[in-house]
Amino acid sequence: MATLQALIFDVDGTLADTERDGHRVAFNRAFAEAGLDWEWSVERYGELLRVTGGKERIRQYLTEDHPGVLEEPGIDDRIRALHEAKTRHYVAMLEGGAIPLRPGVERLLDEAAAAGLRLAIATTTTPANVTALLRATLGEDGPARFEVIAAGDIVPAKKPAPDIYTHALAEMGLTAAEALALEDSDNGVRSARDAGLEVVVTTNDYTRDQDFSGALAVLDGFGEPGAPARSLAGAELPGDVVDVATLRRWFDHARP
Ligand code: XBP
Ligand code: MG
Repeated sequence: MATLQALIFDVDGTLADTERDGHRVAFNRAFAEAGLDWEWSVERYGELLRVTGGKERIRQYLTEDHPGVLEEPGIDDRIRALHEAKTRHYVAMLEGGAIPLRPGVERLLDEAAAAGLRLAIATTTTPANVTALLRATLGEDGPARFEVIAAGDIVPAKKPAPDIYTHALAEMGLTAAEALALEDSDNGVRSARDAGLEVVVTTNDYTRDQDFSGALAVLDGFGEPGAPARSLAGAELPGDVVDVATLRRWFDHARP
């Protein structure tokens, strides 16, 4: 029986609640900077989040709201340039301390490392965003806590395709039977499951009503002492917080 060797974390919505007050705001700043009257409200952004990838999300928005713009020459370059500007604004927000880690994340990372579990990241977001978030929240050595950071355009297909998880596993020299994914969205669960991984979900405002079929457990967070997490579906949380012992128990139970 394979034993749990590694935890593979999603970033947006899992390590930190980045979408509403981070990425969305950065997109709007990039649009304003380019003199565009495009503005993504909290609700509109929630709809657009079903498409993973920032460039892909701009294209989806144009398809739905400004189809004529997609016919203009050089539109691919314009989308790329807008997305680069968005990344610049987003990274500046992170460096300014705008986005903290979700409650319980740093505790779980510390516990996992102390327990000898290997740590990796599998995310759709741009690599510079991951580095900036980890440095801003965990210090200069934050990124080094993760053996592998698989992010962005490094794979041909984004979540819900399994590519980014398959890539992270290959980089670690592990099989899916030796790792557990931590996710927040239905696209992420499908990506991890299709890569053969077991997955635990922590929901957020944008994802709590999504379909997490196939997840081992669905919770509203990792929890902290004094601020307990709540089980929403799947395996019940025995205590107040998601800890390594609980993840190991759920993992072993799923893979008899
Ligand atoms: C979520 C995504 C990303 C971000 C925006 O990533 O879909 O596209 O919303 O980041 P995750 P970029 O897999 O971590 O949940 O603009 O850099 O794509
Ligand atoms: Mg996510």
